[in-house]
Amino acid sequence: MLSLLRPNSRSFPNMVSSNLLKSCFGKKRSNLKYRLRQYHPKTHPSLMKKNEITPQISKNEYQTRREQLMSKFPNNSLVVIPTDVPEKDAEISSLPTSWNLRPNPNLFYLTGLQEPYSMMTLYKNKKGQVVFSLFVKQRQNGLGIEQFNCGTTRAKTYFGSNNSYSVSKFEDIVLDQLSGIDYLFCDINNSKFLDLIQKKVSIIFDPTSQQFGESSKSRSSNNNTKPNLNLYLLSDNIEEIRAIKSKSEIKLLQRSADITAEAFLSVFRNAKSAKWEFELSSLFEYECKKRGAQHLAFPTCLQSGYNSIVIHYTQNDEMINKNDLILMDAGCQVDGYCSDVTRCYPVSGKFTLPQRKLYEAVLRAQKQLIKECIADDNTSIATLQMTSEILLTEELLKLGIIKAKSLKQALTRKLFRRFYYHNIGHHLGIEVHDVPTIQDTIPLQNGMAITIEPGLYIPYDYDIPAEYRGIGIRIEDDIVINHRKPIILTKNIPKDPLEIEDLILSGKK
Ligand SMILES: [Mn+2]
Repeated sequence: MLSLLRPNSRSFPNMVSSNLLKSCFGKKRSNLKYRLRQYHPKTHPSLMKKNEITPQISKNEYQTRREQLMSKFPNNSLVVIPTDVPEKDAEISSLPTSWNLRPNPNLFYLTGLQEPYSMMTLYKNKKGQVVFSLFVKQRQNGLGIEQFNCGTTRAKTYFGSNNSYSVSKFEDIVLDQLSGIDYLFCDINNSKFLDLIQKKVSIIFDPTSQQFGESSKSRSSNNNTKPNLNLYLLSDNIEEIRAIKSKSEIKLLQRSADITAEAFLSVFRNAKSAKWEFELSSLFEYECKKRGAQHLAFPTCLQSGYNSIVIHYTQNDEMINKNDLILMDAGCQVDGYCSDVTRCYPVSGKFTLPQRKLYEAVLRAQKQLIKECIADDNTSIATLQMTSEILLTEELLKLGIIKAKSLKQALTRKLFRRFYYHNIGHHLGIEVHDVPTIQDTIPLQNGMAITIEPGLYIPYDYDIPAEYRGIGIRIEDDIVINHRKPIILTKNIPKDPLEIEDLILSGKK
């Protein structure tokens, strides 16, 4: 955290390097007008082509996404994405200079804009034409610029909106539009916005309804003078589009996975020399960010020894013992797309026998589950969940960790639940748990990206063979679905025990 200093004239020349002066006042100065809070083809020509709004994603692709969404809705519909930024910021820090915000994922998906405070509407008029409006923070000019905000001009010229307004006009303009429309599709991450629109209209909200046939105006009016308006969740309609990744999105997911892979390899090579959990988690972050990842996808879980049986452990503050197995769940976000990987490895470079037996049990199940990731009407995350429960139950029986007369009896009694109590996987994309409201029962389709992450976590219970107590294993890869063979985006991160041992032994002491 830093606060701004105004250097006095005597110290100024010594404090600023000549390279910085050159980049501010030399030939690069002409790029200043293109500088955004994100990449632009003029300021980052090595990373972007001319027709792209964000790396890999063209202006046309963003336009197609908006058209695809609006084609689902009847005429005279309004889509609103109000971003509830300030309150969320407050949870992160009370100091505005430390805000490192990510955009609303739906807004980012539809526009490519990566600025906090931005909002948007899409209006499909009575003739079926779509009007795209962006609400952004004004661009500041001159000395003391706080951020390279997009501003209303660039909202049109660069992001292609039909209308652009200062974000301060958002409430007035949207409230004005509400009384004339039939259907409202809203990203309801902003409860204040919902309260606000209810001053103008009476909301009829039926989250289970997917039928847009009945106009709100045909419903009988309530007692007061406000018109009724049908509100639908935008998430129900946009997430099924977002769940199917385009070729460019798959390239971005692969890049994110590749950076995560290199970071994992570096962590493996340095595992032997690490004394503390945080040494390895911060090494992971450094290795991702130095390769261009803007964020971690989520806080790294670096779990040594008995910490490995804790779900979502992110303290990373314990000393590592020499025979510890480490469970590391980590990933990064590059140009808007996430990776999410888990590997387990012995810091000594050698699995103990019980660690290895448990590891191989989970690995067998994970490999089998990945084989079943095929676009097929009978396969879904829900069916993979059932398969994972069967496979892990078989393994637990073989290891003698659970006891039952038969596999069937063990499954009926759900004996696996003590050791495996999370989902087999989730969609992956702009968010690490992407399209969070989509049903797990939807069949796997060509272009979906999911994780496969079975795990076993053995508690310190007296009825369990002592050698397995306190070992937690999870193995997670990122998979793209098609009709033939699953594409494993994270295949470059070793998971066979011998390969992992070799890598660790080859590393620094
Ligand atoms: Mn995951």
